[in-house]
Amino acid sequence: MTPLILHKADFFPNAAFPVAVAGRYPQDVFVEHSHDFNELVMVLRGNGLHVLNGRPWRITRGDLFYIRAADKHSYTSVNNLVLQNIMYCPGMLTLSADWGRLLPGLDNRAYRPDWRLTGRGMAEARALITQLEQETSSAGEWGSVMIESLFLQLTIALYRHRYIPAQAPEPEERGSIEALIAALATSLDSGFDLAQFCAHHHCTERALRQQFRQQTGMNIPGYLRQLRICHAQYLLQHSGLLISDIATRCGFEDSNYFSVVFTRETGITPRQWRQNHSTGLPAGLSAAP
Ligand code: RM4
Ligand code: NI
Repeated sequence: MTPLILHKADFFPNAAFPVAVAGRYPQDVFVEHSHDFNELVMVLRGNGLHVLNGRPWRITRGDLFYIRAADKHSYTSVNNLVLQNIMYCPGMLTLSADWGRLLPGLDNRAYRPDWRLTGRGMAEARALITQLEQETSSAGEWGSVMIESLFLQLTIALYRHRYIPAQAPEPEERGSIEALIAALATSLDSGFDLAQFCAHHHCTERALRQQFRQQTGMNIPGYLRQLRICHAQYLLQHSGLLISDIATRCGFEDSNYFSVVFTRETGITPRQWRQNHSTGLPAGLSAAP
């Protein structure tokens, strides 16, 4: 199968501009591809399975990905998934700014592609994206510079409002879905107590559950299970850990039950997943020269 490469000419309304924005309301299933441009992906609603360079991520509201042109990614299952794509050509950025810090992965060093945004960050980003939409669809004087400066503001807003779960939540984030998702992400290997979370955040379980379902299209235990399965897939592929150890690290006390759930969710057993995705070497070992 020839790899699919998406071209700027097909996705940028104006090739003279360094940036283009595209809302995906919704994003459909999309085959594996790379691009001749870089891409930021902001998840606004719903959920889906995003596979980035072979690694599956269950994505939902507030997730943010920094994708480089040559990265391979696909959306293999979607459920009312709403995305905002911001596409840009690194070689066309002319303003002097520390782009390397603002755009993880730009300098091609190892980086973290996945981030989370606070609610405030999403709101600020969306306001800037609306302005970008206007500028990129008209060919006004100073268009390119205006677009690049809006893009710069956008990257700063995204940088400032990344969710750092270790921090105490800002008052406006207390009891929010963003705070909940951050808490779930740190509960992969242990139980998660929603009642305790709600008591701590002074919110009601019912309202939070309802809001979570509306915004993500999932229920809380279902999402947590998906996060655990994705983490297990990562560990199966990139570590030499025993399957029973992986089960424990993914919050399953019983490794048989883990295998049942894994197989039900992915269609194959953990062992088969490991075989199919084997990188050839257990983690920590390097190839002989
Ligand atoms: C597609 C999908 C791809 C993106 C293109 C521009 O709908 O979101 O990931 O590269 O749009
Ligand atoms: Ni893409």
